[in-house]
Amino acid sequence: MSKPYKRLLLTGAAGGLGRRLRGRLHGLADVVRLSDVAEMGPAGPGEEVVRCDLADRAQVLRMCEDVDAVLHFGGVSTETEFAPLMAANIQGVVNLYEAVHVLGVRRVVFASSNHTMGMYRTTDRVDAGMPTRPDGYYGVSKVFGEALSRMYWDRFGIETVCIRIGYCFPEATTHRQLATWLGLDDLVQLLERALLTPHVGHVITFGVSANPGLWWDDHLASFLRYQPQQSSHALAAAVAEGPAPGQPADPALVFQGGPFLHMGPKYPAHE
Ligand code: NAI
Ligand code: 15L
Repeated sequence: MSKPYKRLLLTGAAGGLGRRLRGRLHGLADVVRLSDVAEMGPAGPGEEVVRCDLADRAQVLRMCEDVDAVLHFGGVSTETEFAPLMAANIQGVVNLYEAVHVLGVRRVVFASSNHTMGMYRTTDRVDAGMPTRPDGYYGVSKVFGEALSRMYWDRFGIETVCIRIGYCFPEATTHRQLATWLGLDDLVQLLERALLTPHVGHVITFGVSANPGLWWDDHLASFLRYQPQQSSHALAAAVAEGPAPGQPADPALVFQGGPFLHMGPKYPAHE
């Protein structure tokens, strides 16, 4: 039976999510091209492995050759100094969109982050139409990727589904992680919807499971028909008693960005 895509590119394939997604994408494409700056091991059946530094324009162009769609999970995935974010997440995403534009790739799925709106409070309900409120350089780098992909849709018709992923790890240990948790099966479903739904244009959706006490309202992306089947409810017993989100004490409990509020820019803006 023919598959929806001939060749799908997964960047960030050596990372936590990349390794968990590897093997879950074969129904979508004849060939899954795995890429990362780090070692990924040998290619298995239906796989290609391409080492690439996203900050290197020529390497990125080669990485994207003969690809039909991109799942862009590569890059720096946490708050840190600006320079590495600049290289991987800002220059890297510019290189990626230049390459897909030149090569005629029509659709990208961009792993954005909840940290694009980490300065909303845990008592706020946020939707994708509200202004971004990043909580640090990392969140700003993801806002940049969302804005760049919007420009490539408006000017050049390259479609992008931006997924503001919450917390996609097997276990949850904090109340915040229970609110923001995304199960792997739900992520796979969301990637399928992002790749198979016709005419997505440019859209921002929230990568979160059907958890109790959700912070995010995904009605603006309802046409994707993502219907989460998992819930952090099953993980709640593992979370120690402690202050629930919203109890004002620590900025990490007040703002959706959580522990990232203790990281990132440290100097007053004006000294
Ligand atoms: P990760 O840090 O485990 O994996 C990221 C991968 O990107 C790594 O293998 C790394 O080698 C690669 N990378 C970094 N700089 C690179 C460069 N210059 N060139 C090529 N590859 C480079 O992160 P994880 O958890 O797998 O997340 C994947 C994506 O999803 C990231 O973009 C992250 O920002 C996003 N995301 C993940 C969340 C989660 O809960 N895991 C939550 C929100 C967003
Ligand atoms: C992210 O964007 C990170 O990539 C991930 O490692 C987690 O820190 C997650 O956000 C979170 O907010 O918990």
